[in-house]
Amino acid sequence: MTDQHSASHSRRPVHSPYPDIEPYDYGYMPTDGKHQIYYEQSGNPEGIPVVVVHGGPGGGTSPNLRCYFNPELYRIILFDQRGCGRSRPHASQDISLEDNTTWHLIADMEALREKLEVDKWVVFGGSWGSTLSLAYAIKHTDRVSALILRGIFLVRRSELEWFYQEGCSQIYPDLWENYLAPIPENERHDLMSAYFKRLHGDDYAAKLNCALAWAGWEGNTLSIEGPPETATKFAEPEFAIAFARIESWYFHNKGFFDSDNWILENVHALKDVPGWIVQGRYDVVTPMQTAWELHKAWPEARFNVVNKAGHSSSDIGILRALVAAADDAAALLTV
Ligand code: STX
Repeated sequence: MTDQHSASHSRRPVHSPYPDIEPYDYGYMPTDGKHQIYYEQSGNPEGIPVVVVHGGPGGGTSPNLRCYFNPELYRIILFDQRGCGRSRPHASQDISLEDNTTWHLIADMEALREKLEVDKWVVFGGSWGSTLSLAYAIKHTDRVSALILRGIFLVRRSELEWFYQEGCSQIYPDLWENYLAPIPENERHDLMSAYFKRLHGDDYAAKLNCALAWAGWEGNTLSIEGPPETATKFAEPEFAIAFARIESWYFHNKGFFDSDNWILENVHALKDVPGWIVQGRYDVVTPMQTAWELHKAWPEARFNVVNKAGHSSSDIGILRALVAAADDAAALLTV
């Protein structure tokens, strides 16, 4: 097999992830409110800036997200969105989420960009990270050198209903029973509201029980490989509570968008931004319908459907497509 990264990394298969790397810089960025935003930089300080926008919302960043990018070409910037990961205060604590909205996160990204003295950056995001990346790029188009998106999610009612009420339940009826378990039968006609009430109530035992069921449903349906065989972060109480509280808060508030189709209605702003859309055919968390609609509304973006993949950014076909997209973007931006 040929290895297009062989100049710098010997004997790696094409488009496998780059080796693990440690940040050369990290810290906390204060906001004007209570939040301290964790950020870190790795790779080449003089390289092409890329900001990685994690999923959930509330999922936090992870070190493997550094490995989609050639560290000799990219300055890789990761951050944890308000209330999750290493950002403080953590939403597993009893904090108000009133100041945690899509528009606050977009403002945080702008503040971080300015703090790090970045003029333009590549914006890379999957799932909720694709939502936030698109909304950021629509608002701050002139700050975006390229967009690389995976597992397209637009927080529309139909998408939420599919995953949290009826649809994905038919693909995973076994795991669905665990998701239903914390909610009494007479409230199951509106599971998102039933969860919201408990995740934002003050009965800690009910909150934890709901958080583990909510996070487990997502953690176990992400990959084409099926549920992971060993325990993951989705089963950790702190992670699960913050993740479930933040997700249910954003979904209860319709992503804080003015209309259900706000992103598709505004995506024309991106026609001159180089774009890559990567979507797993068998993504059951954010089904391909949404990516297809985005592709139709934004035909200039390269559209790559990975047939043997689900939602997870570590499903092998998705991972390779994302590494390829980041390599292509670097080539495009270097000429
Ligand atoms: N949430 C989809 C999403 O953004 C409905 C997402 N799913 N899993 C994740 O994010 C992580 C793996 C990042 C936690």
